[in-house]
Amino acid sequence: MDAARFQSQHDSLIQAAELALRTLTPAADTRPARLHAAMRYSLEAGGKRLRPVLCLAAAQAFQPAADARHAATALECIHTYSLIHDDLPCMDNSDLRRGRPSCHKAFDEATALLAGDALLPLAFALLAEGYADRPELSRRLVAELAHAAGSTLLVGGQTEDMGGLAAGADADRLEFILLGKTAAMLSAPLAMGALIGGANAADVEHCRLAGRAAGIAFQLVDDLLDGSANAAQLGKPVGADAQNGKFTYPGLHGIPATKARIQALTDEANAHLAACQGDTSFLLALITRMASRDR
Ligand code: GRG
Repeated sequence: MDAARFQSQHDSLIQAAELALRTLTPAADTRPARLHAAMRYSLEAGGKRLRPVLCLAAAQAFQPAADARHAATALECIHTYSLIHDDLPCMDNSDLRRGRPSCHKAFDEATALLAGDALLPLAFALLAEGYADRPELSRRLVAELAHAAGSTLLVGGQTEDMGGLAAGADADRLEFILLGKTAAMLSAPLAMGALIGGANAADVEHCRLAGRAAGIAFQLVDDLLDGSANAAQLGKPVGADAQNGKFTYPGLHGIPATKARIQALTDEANAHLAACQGDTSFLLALITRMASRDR
């Protein structure tokens, strides 16, 4: 896919994701207004919208019989909740997120905690209500997202990550963290999009595995950027990993091995996408670009 076509498709998917976020989540002045203002503050703070874009694009790759926007919004709600909670003093203690003060800095700790809490059930309400006329699809989307965001993946990965380097530098623990903390929430959008697109079971699985490989690669790129980018470029503090004793792939295996793994994972993701029966050309281009991003 040529660069201009990719860019225009990417821009229109981001616009669709942003519009869905604004229209499908409660307005900032909904009572209690401080809570809803905090939710909207973090949802609207920008970000790459990668998870909703992957979900919308995966649905479009097949023959969608349902609207992917509710699922795309649900994914961004979970992602945003996890960022709000991750920034709290009891976790990563970060003052900056998406180029702005983190939620607990712009509001206060209790409000940030509650804003994250509220985004979590909102995600499942979107899946229950948005696909009410397709109960089996709704059930499968709920199961996908609950699994990805649950105790064995997103929350489990965060849990194992919390001790940092001090908790032990074994490669198996690092893989568990990568799969849970990052890859699960990049694999779920592709699987959910494929389900909405009506893909067959084999293609849903190809999409899930493509997302998993691309998700691990995404984290490795993130780790390399943390060591090389500047804060304005990333919208969050940099050099934080080394400073905070974070347990990372480049820290354990070195930079050349990290770059080689990013390439191998990107090839693996693209092979899964190429094996699908749908038109995965946009997803292929996006995943290839994710591996060479600079923010
Ligand atoms: C608190 C349950 C819980 C989980 C937190 C999201 C997370 C897990 C931690 C944040 C730190 C981190 C490096 C997570 C890995 C996933 C990741 C790279 C998140 C950032 O995603 P981007 O770059 O963010 O897509 P934007 O802001 O662009 O949406």
